[in-house]
This record gives sequence, structure tokens and C-alpha cells, in this order.
Amino acid sequence: MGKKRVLSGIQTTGSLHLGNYLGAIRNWVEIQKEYDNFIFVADLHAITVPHEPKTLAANTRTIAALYLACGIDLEYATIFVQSHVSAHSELTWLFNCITPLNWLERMIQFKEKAVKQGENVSVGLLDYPVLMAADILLYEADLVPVGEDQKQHIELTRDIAIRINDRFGKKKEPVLKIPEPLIRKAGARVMSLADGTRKMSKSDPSEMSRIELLDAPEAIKKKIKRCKTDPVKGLSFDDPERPECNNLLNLYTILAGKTKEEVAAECQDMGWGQFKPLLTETTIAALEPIQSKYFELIEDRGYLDSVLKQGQEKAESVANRTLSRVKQALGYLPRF
Ligand code: AQP
Repeated sequence: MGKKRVLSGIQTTGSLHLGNYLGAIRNWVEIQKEYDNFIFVADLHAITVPHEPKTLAANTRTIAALYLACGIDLEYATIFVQSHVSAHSELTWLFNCITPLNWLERMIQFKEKAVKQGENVSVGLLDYPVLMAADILLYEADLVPVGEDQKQHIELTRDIAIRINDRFGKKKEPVLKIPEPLIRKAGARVMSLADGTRKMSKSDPSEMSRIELLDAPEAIKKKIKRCKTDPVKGLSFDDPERPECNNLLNLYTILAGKTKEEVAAECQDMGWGQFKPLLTETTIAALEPIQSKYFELIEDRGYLDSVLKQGQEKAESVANRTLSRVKQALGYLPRF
């Protein structure tokens, strides 16, 4: 039996930060050898919220280069750009026509993001989970690594696949493969530097709320120096009254490669004046190898483009096969 297939992606909604790395990419790297990985830059998802055309292409290249710089290995992974494989958009349309509207109106992420956008909320934002279903089902993914917040979207993906199979498939020949979520066991959830109760996010208007993977040492120093803390003396994990303290200690633990017990003992008598320079130094050192690899890759445009072209070709061949199967099941006249 071949390896199981895993599909993952990140939206081009801004600069990648420590949350994207520690909560997603680092885990993909850790498990990549066990699976056949399809990893894409989600540029179609990115325009479900207002976007800046001037930076879209550059962000796309940056994310692809960061995948490689963070350790995604082309021996185990296919890296491609979502909009380069038109089957994503086409399958989304077909799925749109069989997905009940009330399935989408129930999605928590839609409700949360729609509130932020008020009158301007787009049909695309509502349709985001259907596009995600198309992404996953096109590649016949067995597993999709997600955090708790995306579990509902995987359920919807499964519901869409089951509906298509029931309505248009044959008993022994399902049209679509039903995927499973791969829920991270101890996945890091990195919180905002400005508010320890909110997650660190690309689209937060304040750059001071996140440490970006490409931040220069001076910027990292400034952000950590100014980040929100509390007046309590001594640092400890898991105090519900001290979400910022817990977040910064967690960051230090992961970036320093230490255990929670080691850090609890090391930091119990520290004040912020002592801890912040330590976290700064550790963060700069952890990001240095990623940054130097990234700058090498982004200079070599020919190489990066060749990686994305090969990815596009491989992704397209798999995706187009699934799309044809769905169209055939729905009764479409085959292309000439
Ligand atoms: N703060 C975080 N802690 C841990 N994991 C995180 N991820 C994002 N933020 C954190 C993980 O990174 C991947 C990127 O997903 P995405 O770009 O598709 O969208 P997202 O989850 O909504 O990420 P952002 O950075 O917050 O982007 P915006 O601001 O555009 O919404 C996912 O695997 C996610 O779990």
C-alpha cells in the first residue's frame, strides 16, 4: 500500500508569523516523511476578505519560499499555487449547486469573520468552506491536518462528499474519497503579543501583535520589548489571570527546545526585564536559519518558479482526474 495523502495550505492574507510556523508548518515538516504531501499556497481563499492586488503575487512567492525554508522537502511534498490549478474553482461551482445554503450559514468561522466585515461581507466568504472541500476532495486526501477551529469545515467536506457519492455514485464505486481530520495532539496555539486571549493573526491590523518569520532582529527586539505583560513578579504557566505570561513562556519553551518543567523552574523567579531579552535572543536564533534559507531561495527566482511549475503540473494531473470523474457522475458531456 502507498503512503496516505495529506493536504495542507496557508492563505496569502499577509506575512507568515510564529503562529503559522509553530501551529502549522513545523508540524507538517515533522510528519512529512510518513505521507504523500500536497501543500499549496491558498491564494483563492485569500480574496474572500478584501485584498491588495499589488502584493498578492509577491505574497504567493514568499509563502512558497517559506515552506521550503522551514523544511518542507520536495522529496516528500508537492508545492503548488491554488489558482494555478483551475479545477479548484470549477469543482467549487459544482459543489455549490449541491450544498444547502443552511450548511454554510452555520459555519462558525463565517459568522465570526462576517461580523468584522459588516455590510461588505462577500459571497466568497460564505463559500470559503466549499472551496476548502474542493481543495481536499480534488486530491483524494486521506488526512487533513487542522486545528480545532477548522474541524467544522472538515465535517462539511465529508458531508459534501457523502452527498455526491449517495446521489451520483455507484455503491461499490464512490465518486469521492472521504477524508479524515488529523487533529494535532499538542499543537501550539500562539496568541497575539497585544492580547493573550486572541490568536496571533496575519490579518491583525497591528504588526506589533505578531512576530513575522521574516522580521529583522531589531523588529523582534522592539516587538517583544513592547508586548503586553502584567505587573506580577515571577513567571508561571497556565494561570488564567495571566494569558500573556502563559503565551510568552510557551513561545520560549518551543523556540528554545526545552520542556515545560525546565522552563517553569528556570523562569519562576524572573521578572519581565530578565525574561524579555532571553525570549528575544531565543526567537532571533530560532528564526535565523529559516531567514537565511529564505533569502537564498527568493533571490533565485528561476528555481522557485520551477518548483511551482512542477507542483502545478503534478497537482493538475491529480486534480483533473477527480474533476472529470465528478463531471461524468453528474452527467456532463465530456470535453472534445
Ligand atoms: N496563532 C496561531 N497559532 C497556531 N496556529 C495558527 N495558525 C494560524 N494562526 C495560528 C495556523 O496556520 C495555518 C494558516 O492558516 P490560514 O492562513 O489558512 O488561516 P488562519 O488560520 O486564519 O491564519 P491567520 O494567520 O490567522 O490568517 P488570517 O489573519 O488571514 O485569518 C493554519 O493551519 C492555522 O491553524
